[in-house]
Amino acid sequence: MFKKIAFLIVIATLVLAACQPAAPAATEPPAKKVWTYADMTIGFLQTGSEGGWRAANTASFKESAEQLGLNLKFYDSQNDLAKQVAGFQQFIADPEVDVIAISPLEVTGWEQVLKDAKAAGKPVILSDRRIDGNEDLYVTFVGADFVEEGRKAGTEMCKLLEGSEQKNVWELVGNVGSSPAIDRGKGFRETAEKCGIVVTNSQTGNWSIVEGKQVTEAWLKESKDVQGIFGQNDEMAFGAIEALKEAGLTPAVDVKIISVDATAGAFQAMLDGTLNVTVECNPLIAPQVYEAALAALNGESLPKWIPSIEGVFYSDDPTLKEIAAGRKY
Ligand code: GYE
Repeated sequence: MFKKIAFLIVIATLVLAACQPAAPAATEPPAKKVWTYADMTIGFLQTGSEGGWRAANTASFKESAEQLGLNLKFYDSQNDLAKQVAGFQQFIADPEVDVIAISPLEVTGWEQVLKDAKAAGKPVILSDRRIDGNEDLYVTFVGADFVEEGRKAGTEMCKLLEGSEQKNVWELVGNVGSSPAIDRGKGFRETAEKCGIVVTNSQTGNWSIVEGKQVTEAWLKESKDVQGIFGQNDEMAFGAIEALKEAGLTPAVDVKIISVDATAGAFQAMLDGTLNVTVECNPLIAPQVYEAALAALNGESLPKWIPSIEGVFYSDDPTLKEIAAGRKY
């Protein structure tokens, strides 16, 4: 009898167990998405199209996006800060955009949109130009050390004006409020003042040949007591060269000229003997921006600054022609 009851209990237990809903299998957290360039859409806010450097920079973004097979949404801010902020908000709201890159027109005014981008889970990469503060609101800055570019230009101007009785220098400045304009000016004074250079005129030429020429013409009407001109980019220096010629002065001889960017036009001016030195600022940084964007989407940690590699080039370099022939921009 006892055996029969025990047997029935065992059967009943087995039946009950079988009827119990299966314990849910330990749920694997969903596999973490590994982003590739093919499934990445990046919204890029360019400053505008203000010259040779910018054209090379824009081409770098469009060409390397194609080569890498990523989806690029390109926004031209037409050098208008309000348009650039509106474009930023557009990319935050755009469900297709995974990550945002921007070349900020000015160093301030970004806190709110950066916060909105963070709230929307969209990483932000600064390209070419930095902003003030807010480091916790963007992933990294890919670009040059503009202060160092200015220092290099100051050091070279000291060499060019060595032994010169007067060392009055005029400075053509980039768009007001932008990091290259602020930092190049700061770096230039840091080294130039060490050899007694005095910046006797400084004004924005908005990165353009036309304005660079107009500003220089106005100064030349006031005085011709100038021994050097520092153009914060090639285009403004080209404008100054034209103005000097029309004023009967010999550029790079009577007045030493240094520019920043090292675009093809600067090499031609050095080969023509109208420009003494150009400090390179590398525009071909898009691959580094895309690499950082992909790393950010994959949750990799990145340094706050990814510097670009740059040099200095001289009109009296015997290999200048070969160097110029090998340049990509
Ligand atoms: O030097 C100038 C351009 O942001 C570094 O912008 C860039 C600067 C460059 O307009 O030519």
